[in-house]
Amino acid sequence: MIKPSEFISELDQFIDFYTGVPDSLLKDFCALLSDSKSDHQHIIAANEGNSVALAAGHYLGTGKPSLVYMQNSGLGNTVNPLVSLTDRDVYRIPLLLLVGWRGEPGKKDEPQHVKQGKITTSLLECLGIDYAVIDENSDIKGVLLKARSYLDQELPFAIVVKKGCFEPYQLQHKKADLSDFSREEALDVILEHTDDSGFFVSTTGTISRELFELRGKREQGHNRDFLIVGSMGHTSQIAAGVALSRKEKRVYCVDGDGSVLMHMGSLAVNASVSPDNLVHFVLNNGAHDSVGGQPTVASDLSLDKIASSCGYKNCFSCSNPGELKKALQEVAENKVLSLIEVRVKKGSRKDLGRPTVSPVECKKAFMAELDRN
Ligand SMILES: Cc1ncc(C[n+]2csc(CCOP(=O)(O)OP(=O)(O)O)c2C)c(N)n1
Repeated sequence: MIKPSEFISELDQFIDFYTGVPDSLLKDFCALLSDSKSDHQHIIAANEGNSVALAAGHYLGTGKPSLVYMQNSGLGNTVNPLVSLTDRDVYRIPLLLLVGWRGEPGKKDEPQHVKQGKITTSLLECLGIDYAVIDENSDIKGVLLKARSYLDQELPFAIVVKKGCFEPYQLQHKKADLSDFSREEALDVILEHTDDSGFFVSTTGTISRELFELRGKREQGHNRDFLIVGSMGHTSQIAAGVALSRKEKRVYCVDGDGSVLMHMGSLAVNASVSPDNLVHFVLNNGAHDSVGGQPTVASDLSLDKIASSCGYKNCFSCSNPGELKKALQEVAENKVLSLIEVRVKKGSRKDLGRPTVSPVECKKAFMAELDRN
């Protein structure tokens, strides 16, 4: 296995700026970056395209290439800046991509990773980016030597990382929890105090897994929940699409802070159309909890104030069950576009399961339920 510390010290010889969005396959590498680099040497970006842009800016300022890391799910977010900014036929800005290979063909993975896994290398080929695939036994020095030969010619190079490459490394400098309230407890309060005839749209990662388990525990069935498994950052726009087209239904969007940050412009657009049947929850733990707990910048934000200045009509920030119940009572009585930020702690149950319904089954059941009453 590759030691994250050895890999980073090899990289440090020609890279002085690291940026990206965390990934579960890269979590040990990301954790060591978070622990060992200053805020200016390592930036966790809002989305992967932003990372490419930050790397481009760093190159303009220093003449030095950066490392941009991501899960292969994030490659789509990078396509525009890779082809219209850093490409050899545009500004010719070198950068080294480190891409976690979820859904590698032949390996079992979640449904949302299968297609992305299949097209990862061909997508890089299509973008004109040469790459090396590494596993736990790869000769890292050799791969980085090859990468440098590309960077020296102002060209990009990608390292595609197979599962199980890195030795475990535990994040040391975790930011303090935002409250004692757990995400699962918050979801339970939300389910208890929202309209039973309402519909939920929940974001990718642990939030949807917890919602699925809580529905089972509460014997409520799963037909009212659209559990998003990929498309990070698009949750509230999916929910807005449902809310605008089914004005008679109450729609509850359950988002994460990493997800909201990824495409934050959605808040302003939601407010501009202002579906009064939409309640937007953001379970803010200040972290990308589902992929290793790396920090987001949301712990220092007032998401209620941001939503309010975008034009959401009713906004709350809560950090305990009492405050959440009070906010839920107000949104139940007042049908206007609302946002409830719930500041929660990081972490989830070790024995948390995964939805047992396929994405297509989930979609069909949700649509049928919307039509039922
Ligand atoms: C475009 C894209 N980039 C990265 C990922 C990997 N990923 C899955 S869940 C997650 C963290 C989500 O954080 P947040 O919304 O705050 O929810 P939490 O996990 O903290 O509950 C990340 C980065 C992804 N699925 N898609």
